[in-house]
Amino acid sequence: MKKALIIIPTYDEKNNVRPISEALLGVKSDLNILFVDDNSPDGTGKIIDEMHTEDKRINVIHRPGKSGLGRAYITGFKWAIENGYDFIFEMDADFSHDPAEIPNFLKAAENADLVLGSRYMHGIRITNWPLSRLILSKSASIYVRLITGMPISDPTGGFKCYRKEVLTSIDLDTIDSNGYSFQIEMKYNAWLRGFRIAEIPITFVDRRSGYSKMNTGIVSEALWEVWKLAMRNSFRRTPRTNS
Ligand SMILES: Nc1nc2c(ncn2[C@@H]2O[C@H](COP(=O)(O)OP(=O)(O)OP(=O)(O)O)[C@@H](O)[C@H]2O)c(=O)[nH]1
Ligand SMILES: [Mg+2]
Repeated sequence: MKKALIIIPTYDEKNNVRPISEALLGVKSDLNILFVDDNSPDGTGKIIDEMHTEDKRINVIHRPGKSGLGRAYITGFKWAIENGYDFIFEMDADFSHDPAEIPNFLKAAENADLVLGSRYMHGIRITNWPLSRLILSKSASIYVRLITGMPISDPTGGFKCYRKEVLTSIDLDTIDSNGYSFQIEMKYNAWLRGFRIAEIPITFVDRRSGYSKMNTGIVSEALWEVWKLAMRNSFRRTPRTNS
């Protein structure tokens, strides 16, 4: 049987980790979850340790300090590959990503190597965001598409499902971006390698509890990283054959 892992990076998410795990396992009981916690000052890591004692489907990697979402995912991807997972998800802890969508991703992954949840296909589906943030995100998606040529509607989105072959084909140690640009870099890498990408519509809801870790540093990193990424690949705008 194919195994699916949901990777969730956490930093100060003490009120979310238990309910999000219950919701995920309620949707699909054979899922496994991996949290990657950066020694959250609010004690999130300790709560996940207790959850692991109660239920071995829930796992955690503790990192010594906050070093960004991208690095947390790379750590999680390596663990997923070592532990033989076939479908590997990225997901936020804060209920912006609806656990009920997981079966839709798995269905789409039957015919795709990378399934992206998109907030912007067939209209805009984002609930409770201030207009300024919506404009920033939507502009970023147009910017990325213009520079990279990637034909996807939501390049900064972070709810997605990889087949393991995508992750094993990328040298994960060369991924150098960390914030939103991490999301762009992973998609661009998969696309350039000729992997089949599918998008499914999702509704994104602003976080229920806790605080945002988004900051201007993450935004400006993304602005520059897209150019760096395109330059490193000689502004290539079409996929190579699958390697
Ligand atoms: N391990 C780890 N997790 C992080 C880090 N930064 C953010 N996260 C987690 O990554 C996920 C997404 O971060 P958010 O703060 O929700 O970022 P966002 O979705 O852009 O912002 P909001 O939804 O407005 O809060 C959440 O589960 C965070 O706890 C980090 O440096 N390390
Ligand atoms: Mg969030």
